Amino acid sequence: MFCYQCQETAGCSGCTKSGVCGKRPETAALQDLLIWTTKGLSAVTTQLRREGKTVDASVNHLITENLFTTITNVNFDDDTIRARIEATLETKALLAQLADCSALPEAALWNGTTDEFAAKAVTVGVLSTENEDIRSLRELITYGLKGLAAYTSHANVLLKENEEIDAFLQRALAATLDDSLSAEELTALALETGSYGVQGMALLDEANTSAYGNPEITTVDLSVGTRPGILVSGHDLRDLEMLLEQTVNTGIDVYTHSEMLPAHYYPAFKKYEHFKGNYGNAWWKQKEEFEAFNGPILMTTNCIVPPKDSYKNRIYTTGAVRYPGCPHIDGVIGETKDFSLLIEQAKHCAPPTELEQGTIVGGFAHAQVLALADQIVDAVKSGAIKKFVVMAGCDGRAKSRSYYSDFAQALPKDTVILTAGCAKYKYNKLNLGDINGIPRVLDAGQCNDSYSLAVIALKLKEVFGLDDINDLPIIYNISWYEQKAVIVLLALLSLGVKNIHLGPTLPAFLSPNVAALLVENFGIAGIDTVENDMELFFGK
Ligand code: SF4
Ligand code: SF3
Repeated sequence: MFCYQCQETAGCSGCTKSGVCGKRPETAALQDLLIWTTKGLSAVTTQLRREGKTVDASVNHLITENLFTTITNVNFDDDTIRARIEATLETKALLAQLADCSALPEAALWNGTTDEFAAKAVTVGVLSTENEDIRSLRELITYGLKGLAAYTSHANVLLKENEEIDAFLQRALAATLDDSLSAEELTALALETGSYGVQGMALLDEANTSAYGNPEITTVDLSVGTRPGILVSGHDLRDLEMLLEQTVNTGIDVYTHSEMLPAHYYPAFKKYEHFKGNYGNAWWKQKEEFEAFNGPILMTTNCIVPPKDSYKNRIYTTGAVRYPGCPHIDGVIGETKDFSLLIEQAKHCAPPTELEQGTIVGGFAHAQVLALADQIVDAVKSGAIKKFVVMAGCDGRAKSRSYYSDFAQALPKDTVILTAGCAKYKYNKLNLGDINGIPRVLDAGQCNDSYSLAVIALKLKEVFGLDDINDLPIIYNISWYEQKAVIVLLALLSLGVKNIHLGPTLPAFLSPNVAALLVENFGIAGIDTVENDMELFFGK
């Protein structure tokens, strides 16, 4: 196997024996083949569109769900990945009859039986592109598209579609098979991926806010109640909504975990009295925290960590998530999923063991922040707020990530952190205080709500009458782990944001030349020690 798509890749270069995430070589090979066949299908659909033919939404969904399946910590189940390859080959063969495929690459034409998958997979992985710069750009685009696919998938379950984004996503996937494209052309495509990333996040924002209202300032309880609970993790708000509906008057409380925390900020979920609070921290602490929760746990998306036997019988997956041996709750777009299995189990479970007490405050997505715009602009004009520090992204298990807690604590008291994603767990419980009533940590929501941070920056640019987004008093110090952070990064680059610091390590999939290009054109940089970075950003 060879996989280097996430920040925790072995030795900062690539997982070759098995994944640090727990992905086995057989699973990695099937994921490689799934990506390659999905690119082949995308070459066919792109040809169909070129010929003026339409592509059914179900095909768009197959493609986005395939990409979602291969995101880090989503799917560890060989059987379902194999089934997805079969479905992709079948769809591809049918559609290929409708288009002129004579000039399309091998991935568009290949067909094989299930027992041929393993042999084919070893020939189509990341390393099959020999030139390291072309490989690097192809993977940068592919990972960005995986992130984009995850976000459009969430919009799709809320019945929002955007054919233009799907058409781009498929054209870009197909372009990563095209040997005639130069490094310059692929670099331009990476930036175009970023601008579609902005559109994809806007689509999801519209889907979420039209379904559940605009997030608003909310205090979230961290303690536990005395009744049994169900814990919901991942990013899918529609799954949470269905579960909340089905647990009304059952004597069960529902808690959020990790990236589901921002669900509390939406007005629509506040009517559920049994929607209790948030339990635990970011994804990587789940082994201890799931053990202590005592009740069933629903994984709606990443990040699932291979579960310990002691609580595996309480893990349920849904959507693109799968783990061998854990029951999966099915349901296609528009269908109501049946969560009675979890509900029945919860009734016989002990209440959660308390991990902590207290509260956290969040809900600072764009509408809420813009409602406070006057207060914030006054604070900037009076000098009470000197700088905003965007610290969005992912958390992870690397010890070096304590940098982000230390950095947040070392920040001058006249700075405000803008955050989104599970990165926030490094500092959202530190009680960093407020500036004239404005909390010093403004949590916009999930990683996809990084869109809000861009909207806020663009609004501030307008209010202060600036021509360049980089003239705002905003520092970008982003932490990444999986591929949704890649689309967030590309989205920011496409908006013209420069001098983004990315850590705790730069992606292994950036070749020295591609990294140099990002440094030269966008001022991308890594992180140093907290002390040196304070000196760099604040001259102290
Ligand atoms: Fe390694 Fe990350 Fe790939 Fe898992 S997703 S195999 S940890 S690079
Ligand atoms: Fe976290 Fe997995 Fe990226 Fe949505 S839950 S941010 S890592």
